[in-house]
Amino acid sequence: MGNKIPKNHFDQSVLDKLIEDTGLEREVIIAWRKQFLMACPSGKMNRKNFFKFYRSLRVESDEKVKEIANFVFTAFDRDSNGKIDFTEFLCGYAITSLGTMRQKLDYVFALYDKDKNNSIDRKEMIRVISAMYDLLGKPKKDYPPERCVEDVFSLIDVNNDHSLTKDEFIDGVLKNPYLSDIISPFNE
Ligand SMILES: [Ca+2]
Ligand SMILES: [Ca+2]
Ligand SMILES: [Ca+2]
Repeated sequence: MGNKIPKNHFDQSVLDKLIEDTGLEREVIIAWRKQFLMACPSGKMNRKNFFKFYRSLRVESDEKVKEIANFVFTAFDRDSNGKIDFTEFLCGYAITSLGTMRQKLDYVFALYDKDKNNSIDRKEMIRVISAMYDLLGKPKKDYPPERCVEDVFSLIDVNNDHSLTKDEFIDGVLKNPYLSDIISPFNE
């Protein structure tokens, strides 16, 4: 091998940073990395790889997870390069399952903000809420996603400009925690 660094070498500084950022134990991170690389030897997951991997981590049926996995991909892909590397995955997964409500909502915001312009409009919210209905097995007839989004906006769009900034979104859901049941796919 000479001076070449082996392909699966785990840089100590990367590992230390992950321990700091996620609060996970070293052994847990190493185990996750093994699993991640087994699912994706190149270490960079595209949407298809990610869907396969993500659904194996969820309890819901494949069909239900399918649509939401697409949005989760967008939220986890922090640098928006269309691939999820191990750091993005681990931080995303650890924070959305073990983080505080506020930390989770930061990811939820990214999940809704499709065009990444740092605000959520009604259209962006309707797409995800529809997928959330499917994930939760909630019928759309009685209370259509469009109406649900109207109600969410009238509740948390405090300056009434038809878009939600990150602060409006996070503070609004923190003030009305029951909203997270329908808004966030990262509840237990
Ligand atoms: Ca990325
Ligand atoms: Ca947006
Ligand atoms: Ca607003």
